[in-house]
Amino acid sequence: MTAKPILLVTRKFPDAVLERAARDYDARINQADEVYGPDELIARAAGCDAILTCSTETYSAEVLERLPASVRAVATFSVGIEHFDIEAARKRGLVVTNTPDVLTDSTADITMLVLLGAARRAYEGQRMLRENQWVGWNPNQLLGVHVSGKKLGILGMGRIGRAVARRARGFDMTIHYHNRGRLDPELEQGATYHADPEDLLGEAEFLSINCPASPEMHHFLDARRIELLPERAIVTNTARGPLVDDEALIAALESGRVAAAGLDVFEGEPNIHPGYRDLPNAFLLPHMGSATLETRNAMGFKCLDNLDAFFAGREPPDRVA
Ligand code: 8YV
Repeated sequence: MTAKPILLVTRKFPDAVLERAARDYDARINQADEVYGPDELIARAAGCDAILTCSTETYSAEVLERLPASVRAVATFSVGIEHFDIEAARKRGLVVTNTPDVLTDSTADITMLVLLGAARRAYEGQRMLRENQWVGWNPNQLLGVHVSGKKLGILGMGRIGRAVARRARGFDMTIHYHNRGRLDPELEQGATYHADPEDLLGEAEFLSINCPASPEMHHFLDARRIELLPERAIVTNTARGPLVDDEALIAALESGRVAAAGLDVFEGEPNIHPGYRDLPNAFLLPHMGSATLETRNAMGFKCLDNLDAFFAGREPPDRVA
């Protein structure tokens, strides 16, 4: 019997994922679930054949250079791959895989949650009840922004953006979008394409950010671009925090230029900009887009499918490097 490959598992992933990892690999599981910094990651990877990781660990060019030569594949429990220097991974001959598709629905669901939560002032309503401040119904209480019939501008019409569009059509919203390339009509489903993302902003009574956090898109939504949005627009971000300039969005929420924001992701997570904490018109969640047991299991199984393929000498289906 040949020895099982040695797999470093950097976080305490859901039980079913850990069980399968322990069944098929000589798995070294981070049971304490403490985030490994670069030095600890490199030390723990000594003698390992592969790593099952996620976006809490960073694989910069420097880390990749120091990663033990025994490590030949890294499967990340995420669709986002901005925690990797993909070019450096390629140069090192490291195989890297991610988890597309399986978190599309749960992330699109959370987008609708923060969109509705922001527009309909759900945080303020919750707070009123929990702090025992509700003195009774009144006709002008917590009047929000109407959703039905509004224009939704989707920045990034990949799998998640399109799943948001499908859900938003159920709320009678009209879909506008920007994407690096225009979609085929069967994927576009009647949505209006804007080749220039700034043109999209002009239409976006609601803006949903669903694009990857590429370096060119860093702080895309800044003070100047916020001014392109319709007055009292609603902004949602369920993609990545650095796509938004927090100072600019907080100022716009304070002034009312932006009526409300629904945010699941933040620059510098988990240390979010403190300015958000006291804003009643910010509906905030702690990066929960993929947080259903079904989704997290599926993400873990996808990582293991990719590693299984790699060790069987097949091309991993979700290879990104
Ligand atoms: C993950 C995510 O939970 O998959 C992604 O890119 O943003 C999240 O859904 C997180 O990144 C864990 O690695």
